[in-house]
Amino acid sequence: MTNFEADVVLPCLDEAGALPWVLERMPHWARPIVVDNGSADGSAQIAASLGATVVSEPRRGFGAAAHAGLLAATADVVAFCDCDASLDPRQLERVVAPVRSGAADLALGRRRPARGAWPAHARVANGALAVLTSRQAGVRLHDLGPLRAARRADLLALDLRDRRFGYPLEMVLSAAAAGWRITECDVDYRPRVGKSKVTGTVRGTVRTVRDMRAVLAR
Ligand SMILES: Nc1nc2c(ncn2[C@@H]2O[C@H](COP(=O)(O)OP(=O)(O)OP(=O)(O)O)[C@@H](O)[C@H]2O)c(=O)[nH]1
Ligand SMILES: [Mg+2]
Repeated sequence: MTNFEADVVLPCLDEAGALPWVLERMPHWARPIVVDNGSADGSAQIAASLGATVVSEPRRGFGAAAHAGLLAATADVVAFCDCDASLDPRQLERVVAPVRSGAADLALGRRRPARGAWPAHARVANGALAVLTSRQAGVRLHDLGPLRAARRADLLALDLRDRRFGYPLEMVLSAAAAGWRITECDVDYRPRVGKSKVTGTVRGTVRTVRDMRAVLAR
């Protein structure tokens, strides 16, 4: 059996068009775990045919998928990445390296968007949430980006509860409360492939902000 140096959790909902690009760019040291949430476009089959480990999570929700991926992971270091081709898996090393070296306990990719990659409403909402989070966490963060890495055992010990779009934020707040060293590193952010689902629409952003504010209020 190959000893992968990191497992990469990829929450997936109808990303058939993006999966080939994403999985082809996976570094050789990373094992992709695609967590399918009932995709209707054959995403699970495509991911499996491209060599990814596929986990089916019947419970809907971004957090439910992300957490199922974490539970399925076995490597010491676990990374998270979207599988809509907005983030380049070739840049995973940027978040995995500081965790593997012990320089950080949680490494967050700070998205540096290409033109047209990040709608203004999503960017503003994310920036505002990052300010609130920074205040609560006591560490200056610029983004609540989905590309990130930490040690698996540490993540499990956080005992994260959110199963919706508050999951990534709960991870940051719980990590800060536990005294983790959190670091940010720049990553490219490109226009996604396929239909926008979460923050690409105003409705999706409102829903995400609602979920995240609920976590902040806890
Ligand atoms: N398993 C699972 N994955 C999801 C769910 N919602 C979104 N995803 C995936 O989570 C990742 C992030 O979702 P996106 O739709 O890219 O959200 P976003 O980046 O905020 O906004 P857009 O890219 O504009 O849609 C993608 O890989 C999606 O396929 C869900 O309910 N379950
Ligand atoms: Mg996206």
